[in-house]
Amino acid sequence: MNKTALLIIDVQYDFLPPSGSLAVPDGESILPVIHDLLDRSKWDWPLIVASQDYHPKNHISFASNHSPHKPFDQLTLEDARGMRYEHTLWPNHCIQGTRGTEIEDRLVLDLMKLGDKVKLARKGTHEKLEAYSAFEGAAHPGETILPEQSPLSLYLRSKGIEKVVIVGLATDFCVLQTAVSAISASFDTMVLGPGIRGISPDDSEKALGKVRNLGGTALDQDHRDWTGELRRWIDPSTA
Ligand code: VGL
Ligand code: ZN
Repeated sequence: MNKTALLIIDVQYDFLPPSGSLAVPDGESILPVIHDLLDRSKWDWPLIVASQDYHPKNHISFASNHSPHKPFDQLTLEDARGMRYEHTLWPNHCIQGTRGTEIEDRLVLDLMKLGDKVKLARKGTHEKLEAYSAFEGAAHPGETILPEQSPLSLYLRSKGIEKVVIVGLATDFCVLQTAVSAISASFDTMVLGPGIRGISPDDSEKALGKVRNLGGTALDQDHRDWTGELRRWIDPSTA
């Protein structure tokens, strides 16, 4: 049995050109790759998780809530757990109830065809907590932050999942942190280069290096034979 889940990270209008408030350059070019991955005649995922950045409008990460600071400034903030750390401030994005937080329409249609194999994982829903990783879930201040005990991790394990393939946006933030969580929760982890794009090219390259250093697999963004490589990774007996 295939024990590999597909994790689709934050493919939402605010992260997509042309009009997303935090559009990832070239982000739309991952859409055909994800569409292919959801073609049931080609791939058979036992489980697919789609994450959705889903912030209240007073979210801690928005520059607009830290006037006079501007988007992309770094600022030391104290979150709801009392942790103080350097935070990147963002333009308002993925606000609950807005079009920008919606998952891209055609992807939603693809997901609907897959019915109950699909699980939605919202994150960043608490006003004073950032959650880049899909494993941080709809975190509450009192909830565990250990990836291996997170609700998503327990859910994947309960479904017999041992490996995860990660695609989506953005390579240098939510894709990277989701991969870091997946690896620390002991899932065999692949970040599929052609299915990801980042905000900064430099940081995205570093993100792939970090995934490899931690023991995960990361295919380059321009990998030619990603379908063959992915099939062999999912099922080495086909090699
Ligand atoms: C993300 C910045 C802020 C992401 C989410 O999905 O990578 N980046 N919120
Ligand atoms: Zn966000």
